[in-house]
Amino acid sequence: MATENKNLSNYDKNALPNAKDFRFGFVVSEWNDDVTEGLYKGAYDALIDCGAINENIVRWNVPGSFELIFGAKKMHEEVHVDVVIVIGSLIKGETLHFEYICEGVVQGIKEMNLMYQIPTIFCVLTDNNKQQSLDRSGGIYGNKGVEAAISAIKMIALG
Ligand code: RBF
Repeated sequence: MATENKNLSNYDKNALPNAKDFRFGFVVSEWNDDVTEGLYKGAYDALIDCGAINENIVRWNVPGSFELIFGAKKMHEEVHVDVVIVIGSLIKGETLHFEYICEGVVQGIKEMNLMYQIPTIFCVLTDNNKQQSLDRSGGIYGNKGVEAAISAIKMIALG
């Protein structure tokens, strides 16, 4: 994976708009929660570092990555946020479920980006094993949650 050669979690907050007035909605999958909690922490801390305030950050949990689709749709329709960020961790097992769920989640989130005026940011790790996921959720290859947070701020600023 490309991330092995680079830690992408560094950012220049002075080059970003201040996030103090932005409202963020997270939908977080509980499956592989050691990974998804690391991703959430990376994203949350980056948002606060960029000026966001805790009261403007909503978090919902869902059981697994497949439920991110329904959770994000519901958040778009019921909560006044400027961006929705979905967080999940899919780890390849012995079955074809991995491919099916990955495909379903990617397509579901893609459709939401076409359906709604508010962007949906994709922070779902799809790895071969748990170690690869831990390495990218606050480990040696940085934290994809940080990158999702920065993407969210940039997409809100797009208008
Ligand atoms: N959800 C995840 O978020 N990550 C996984 O790695 C994952 N693996 C699964 C493997 C199998 C065989 C099944 C049946 C489900 C898995 N799920 C996983 C749960 C899935 O996202 C969803 O919560 C359930 O299928 C219930 O709709």
